[in-house]
Order: sequence, then C-alpha cells, then structure tokens
Amino acid sequence: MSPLPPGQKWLGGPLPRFGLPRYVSRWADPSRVTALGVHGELVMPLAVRHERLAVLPRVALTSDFHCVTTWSVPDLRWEGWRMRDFWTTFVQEFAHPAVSHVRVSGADGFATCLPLEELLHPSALLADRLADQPLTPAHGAPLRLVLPRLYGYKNVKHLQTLELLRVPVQVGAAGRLLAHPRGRADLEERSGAGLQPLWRALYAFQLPNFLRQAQRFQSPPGVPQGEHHA
Ligand SMILES: Nc1nc2c(c(=O)[nH]1)N[C@H]1C(S)=C(S)[C@@H](COP(=O)(O)O)O[C@H]1N2
Ligand SMILES: [Mo]
Repeated sequence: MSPLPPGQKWLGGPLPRFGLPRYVSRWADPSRVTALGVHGELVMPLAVRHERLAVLPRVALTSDFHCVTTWSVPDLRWEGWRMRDFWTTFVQEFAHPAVSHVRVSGADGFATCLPLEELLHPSALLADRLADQPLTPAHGAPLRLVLPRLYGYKNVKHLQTLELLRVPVQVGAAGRLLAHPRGRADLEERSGAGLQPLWRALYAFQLPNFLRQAQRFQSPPGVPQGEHHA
C-alpha cells in the first residue's frame, strides 16, 4: 500500500465494479473481443490476436487503484503483460516516430486519450487476471489496461483498440471537464479544466450516489449478485 494521493480515501472491501452512470450499466460481451486492434499513425493497421500475447513475458504487479471520484482500493494484484513489451514486440516497427498519444477504446464504447509515455511506463499492464482469478466481465474481461499512476478512467476495461496519434484528442463532448489529458493521481490531475480542489469536492459530494448506482450493476444481467467478484 502506497501513501494515498491527495484528496483520496480508502474504500473498504474488494474493488467494486465502477463507472460513471452512463457506462456502468453497459455490459460488453467478452467472448467477442479476441484481438487488440492498433490503427492510426502506423504503416498498416494491426489486429493482434490474444493468443499471440503468449510470446511476451508474463508479469504480476501489485498496485493501489485510484478513481477520480475520490475512492481508492489498496494492493490489487494484477497479472498479464507489460504494455511496453506489447509495444516493442508488435507495434513499434510499424508506428510513425511522431506518435505521442494514444486513444484507447473498450468494447463497451468507453474511450480515453493518454500520452504514449504513460502506456510505455514499466507499471502499465495489459491485465487478464486480478486477485489470482481470471478477469471477470465486471472488471473488464478479457483484457484491461492497468495504469497504476493514473486515475481509474485511464484504466480502460474490455480493451479493444489503440489509435496512435500525433496530437492528443478530446474524447466525448464533456471531454476536457471529465478527463485530464494525463490524469496522474499523485499530482491530482483530475480534470482537464483545472480547478482540481473544486472537482475533488464535487466528486466527493457525489460519491455516495455514484457508488449506490454502481452497486446495481456489480454482476452481468442474469448472474446473481455475488457470483462475479474478484
Ligand atoms: N471500458 C470501460 N473502462 C473503464 C470504465 C468504463 O466504464 N468502461 N470506467 C473507468 C472508471 S471511471 C473506473 S474508476 C474504472 C473502474 O474499474 P472497475 O469497474 O474494475 O472497478 O474503470 C475505468 N475503465
Ligand atoms: Mo473512475
């Protein structure tokens, strides 16, 4: 457990399934995600089938998780592959040298943009296991991004595509308000609009509502609550 970043509080219990209200109710079908697509600024688009990840060294990393809405959960043990190894093995030779940012999308339509440098940080994982169990649909099966330095909203679940970019893009109409271009928790980069203490207070005020809303969506439809956890 590392020191809490500014404005965060430890949440008791296991990692809840979480997301802003318009996303947490959406379920992606993990069986339909069998490859990681890479497009944008590279010689040709790629689709790396998940079986091919087996050539990369497997790693396990324990880290704390920080949601921008002010909750944190300590000591999550993720397993998978380093994003950096994925990049050097499958992408680097095809990528334009000026690539500086990546738009990352999940199979539920969630997307975010972040600097390539963060994706290549040694702590950045492509995770397929959490807490010694295969990743559940609730937490982003079959593969999710784990970027422990960055707020939860950069940790895209049901990872589907990486779009390589030379300039950052804003994702969604409320992009700059809801997302910081980088999103480091230690530096409290909550919102792209600045005024971080205000966002901290707004999120902390709304947190009980967000958690109550998310509580209704802990398991996929048809699966009794409690059968899907990690
Ligand atoms: N595809 C996808 N990824 C996502 C989200 C989402 O709604 N969809 N929510 C983000 C937010 S805001 C958080 S805090 C974490 C929550 O991860 P968890 O549900 O495993 O706790 O996932 C992030 N990644
Ligand atoms: Mo979050």
